[in-house]
Amino acid sequence: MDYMVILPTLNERKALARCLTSSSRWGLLLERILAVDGSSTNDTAKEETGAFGVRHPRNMGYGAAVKTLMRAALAADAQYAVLLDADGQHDPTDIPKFLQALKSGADQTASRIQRRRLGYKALALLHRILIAKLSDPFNGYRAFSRKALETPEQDFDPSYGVETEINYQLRKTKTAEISTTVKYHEASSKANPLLQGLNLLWSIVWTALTKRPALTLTLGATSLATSITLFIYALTIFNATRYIRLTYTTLAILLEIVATLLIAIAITSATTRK
Ligand SMILES: Nc1nc2c(ncn2[C@@H]2O[C@H](COP(=O)(O)OP(=O)(O)O)[C@@H](O)[C@H]2O)c(=O)[nH]1
Ligand SMILES: [Mg+2]
Repeated sequence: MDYMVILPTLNERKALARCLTSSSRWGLLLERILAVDGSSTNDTAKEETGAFGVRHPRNMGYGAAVKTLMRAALAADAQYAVLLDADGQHDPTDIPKFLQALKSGADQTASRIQRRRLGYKALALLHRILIAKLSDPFNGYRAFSRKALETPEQDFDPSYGVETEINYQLRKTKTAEISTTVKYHEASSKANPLLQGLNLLWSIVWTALTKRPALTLTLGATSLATSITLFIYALTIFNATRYIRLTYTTLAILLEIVATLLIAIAITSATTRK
């Protein structure tokens, strides 16, 4: 099969039905569309649409849905897969642009950043520094070549942080960024924005710590050195004045704990590297 359109869905009965009934308008055949329904509260994929449907026995999160869909596209022998949200935020008429970029040799096509909030931009900047150079790294409208679909899977984040994992895995592959529009409406997101932001932040930090052990070890060693310096300083003050400086000692203990954790993470990830 040439390509597949893959849609993670959770209770998107209406939006998905709209999306699928208009699919012929965007020149797509239903059998090229694969949806994962993570929900048990309605039968989004199968009942309403007649599109291919895969269903997790229970909802396992956005990330789990994306991974299942990528695997399913591979199993269906698709050369390319276009991933987009089923809640109507992404415009399916952009699909040909994604496919064109892949057919011109890109391994993945990502969306170029448009209007975004400051918090998102801060996360995107951190992601750019630590993970991969994408302008809109958490935009779920993207496409993969077969080679990109075959990239070994990671499995720590079953939720929105899956984007960080994928971005890290594909950081060295040929990437094209294209302009897409993201529509915002009442049911734009299943997630609480604060929790979603924390999830993304954690995915960046954890990916960087576990995938870049040299960096983690350096941070751990710096933390340890600072902790020892603070201890010595607090001890010098104590010897001279008989006062225990609580701020310095507490900080030193905290840094010591952080150092131990960082060094443990660095050693574990360096020795269990995939
Ligand atoms: N299977 C499954 N799909 C999900 C889950 N959370 C979100 N989705 C789907 O993934 C797409 C993007 O989710 P959404 O919450 O709108 O993400 P946002 O717009 O980036 O905040 C939508 O089509 C959702 O229906 C989930 O927990 N399980
Ligand atoms: Mg959405």
